[in-house]
Amino acid sequence: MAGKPKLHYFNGRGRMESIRWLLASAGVEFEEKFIETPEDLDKLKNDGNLMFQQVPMVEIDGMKMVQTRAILNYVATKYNLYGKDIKERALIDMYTEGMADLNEMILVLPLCPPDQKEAKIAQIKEKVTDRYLPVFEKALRDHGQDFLVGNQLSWADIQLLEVILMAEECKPSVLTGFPLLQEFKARISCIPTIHKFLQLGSQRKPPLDEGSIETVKNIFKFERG
Ligand code: GTS
Repeated sequence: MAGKPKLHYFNGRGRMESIRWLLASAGVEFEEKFIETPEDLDKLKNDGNLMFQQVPMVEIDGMKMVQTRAILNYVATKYNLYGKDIKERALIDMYTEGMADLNEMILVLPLCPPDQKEAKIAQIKEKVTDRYLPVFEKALRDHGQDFLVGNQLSWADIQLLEVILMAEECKPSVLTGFPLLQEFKARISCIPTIHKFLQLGSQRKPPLDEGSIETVKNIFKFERG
């Protein structure tokens, strides 16, 4: 029997967080090997473990998978969270790509220079309430089901909950005016595997704090704007 998937990344959200969410929601236990220093990353690279010299990397089913979207696709397919046919899958792709754009904007916020932070937060709040949440509120209204696609849980629902919770960290009242999304959040949060992941002490990661930001910058040697 295959062992638990092993996740290689730093001890923070970044690109790996959606993978953690998806695995946890599917009820899959996983191990994490944290990259803590530039030398840890160099070792992974020098040992030939990273196809493009980048993480996230996930050891799963005998593969060393890289590229976030490829990993998410694989996990979603394997655990039946990717719709029942090609059209449902297309819809899930559209929703999750939109959410990934939003996710990316929020994730890089802690790494943004202090003098640009306020403007970025304002931009995120506007995009969340004017561009993204209306799409999902309407989708739930038009569709009339408990889930975004089909009538069963998919990767799109899981990623939407992740994004809602992150957006609420920027603006706690973000769901005001979106009644179906408020119900959606409550409903999806009660799914046992997800409920468990939302508890303190799970492998879900908090927003980056100042210390972790410096660690990440040191490992990847970058400044993100
Ligand atoms: N398209 C890739 C993916 O989605 O997985 C991009 C991966 C990527 O840029 N990873 C960064 C990295 O490994 C780390 S982070 O941006 O996710 O924090 N950088 C090291 C390098 O040498 O490029």
